[in-house]
Amino acid sequence: MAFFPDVPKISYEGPESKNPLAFRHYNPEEVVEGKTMREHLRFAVCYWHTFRGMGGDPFGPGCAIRPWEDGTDSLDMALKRVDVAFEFMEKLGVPYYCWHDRDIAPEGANLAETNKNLDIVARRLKEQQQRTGIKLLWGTANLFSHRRFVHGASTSCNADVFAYAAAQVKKALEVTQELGGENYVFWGGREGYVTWLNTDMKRELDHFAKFLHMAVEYKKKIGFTGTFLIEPKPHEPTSHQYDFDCANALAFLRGYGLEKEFRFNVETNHATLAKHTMVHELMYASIHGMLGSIDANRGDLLLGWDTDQFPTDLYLTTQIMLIVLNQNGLGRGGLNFDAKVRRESFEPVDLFHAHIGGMDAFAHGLKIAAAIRKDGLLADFIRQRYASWDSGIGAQIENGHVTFEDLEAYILQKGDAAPNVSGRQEMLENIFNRYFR
Ligand code: XUL
Ligand code: CO
Repeated sequence: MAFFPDVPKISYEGPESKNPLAFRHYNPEEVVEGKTMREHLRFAVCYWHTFRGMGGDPFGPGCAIRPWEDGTDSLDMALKRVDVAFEFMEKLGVPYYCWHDRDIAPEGANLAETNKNLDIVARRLKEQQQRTGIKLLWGTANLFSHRRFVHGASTSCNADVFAYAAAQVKKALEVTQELGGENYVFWGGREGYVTWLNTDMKRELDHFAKFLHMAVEYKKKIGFTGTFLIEPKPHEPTSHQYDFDCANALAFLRGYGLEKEFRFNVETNHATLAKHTMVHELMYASIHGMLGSIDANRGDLLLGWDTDQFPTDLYLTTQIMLIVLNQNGLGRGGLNFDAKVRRESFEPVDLFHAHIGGMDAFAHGLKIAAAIRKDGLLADFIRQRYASWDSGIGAQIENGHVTFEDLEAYILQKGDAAPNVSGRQEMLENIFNRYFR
């Protein structure tokens, strides 16, 4: 059965191609810095936006044309949707996908029935994974859509909801393991609060940490070898999400002795909602050895919410790939398109255009980042800028034990600090621009 009859297998045609259904830069076999593009980029399609999103917004319902959908959330529809998803991903040539448990299978009348639904759909997913070779980058649990999670999941005031969430994550972890998932993601959903008037913050944070400790314990018990990833986000849906950004989440993990068990899944639109750039968040995670995976998307500078648009900005993708190359890759992580087509782009083929554009932007960015690294000009500049720390008093401060008294004596003897040198921001921006031809 062909759900996308008019779309051929997408292939690489090179930068000169004018075919909108072809890659101009993503050539999976092309080797960059000793690794193929497929290995560097590890693209994933997300199930929620791509196969469950219908384009609804606060002002109107979904209006996407998805001829295969029957308007229900039945088990039969869920199974059919698996076939749609794998036809799409096969045609796109993407090596990974990601899901929330409730994206792939419907809730039943109770948890036992819901788990049974999940097992049935997981069986079909496994068959399709085996048929196509497409793998699961990560699984996660949706602990935010159902009304039982109105006050949060592990941070809910209702202890039964904590228990329900634990049972749900236990099952989602098992299914992720069964499908060979390489990571498991914890995005805070409704873990946060809206008003202090009804919130015991200390208790909620303690519960959140307890929940994560239990997840780690269960992970070890069942021998799940994937990486646990926390996905920070500052606001939305709550006013104060508990995993605000990478720095905040790292402090939380360290405070509760969890930092060795987790890494971060950093998302562009979450970084910008936190009034950071994606570069800032990635660098912060990377220098702490915490950058595990990326949710690749972008926001809209004019809108203050999570628009989850497909990334097409070469400046952005180049910067991201520079950081990824600088830390020698994402390991078991990847680039997951946590992105949705605009409501106005309502035809099935738009799903292809969106992913092709995102994949090409990252492949192009990867090539530019490799060229920047090869030249080494920008890295040299930074090295040079800190040269005063490589010898003399700088090296003594960094490596030895130097006191305030020593430093006072040093400066008293010198009379004043050595003069500063220009930061050369404009020159550096011009150099950066040279690589975009
Ligand atoms: C929400 C978000 C989620 C996570 C997975 O903003 O990014 O889709 O990626 O729960
Ligand atoms: Co995300």
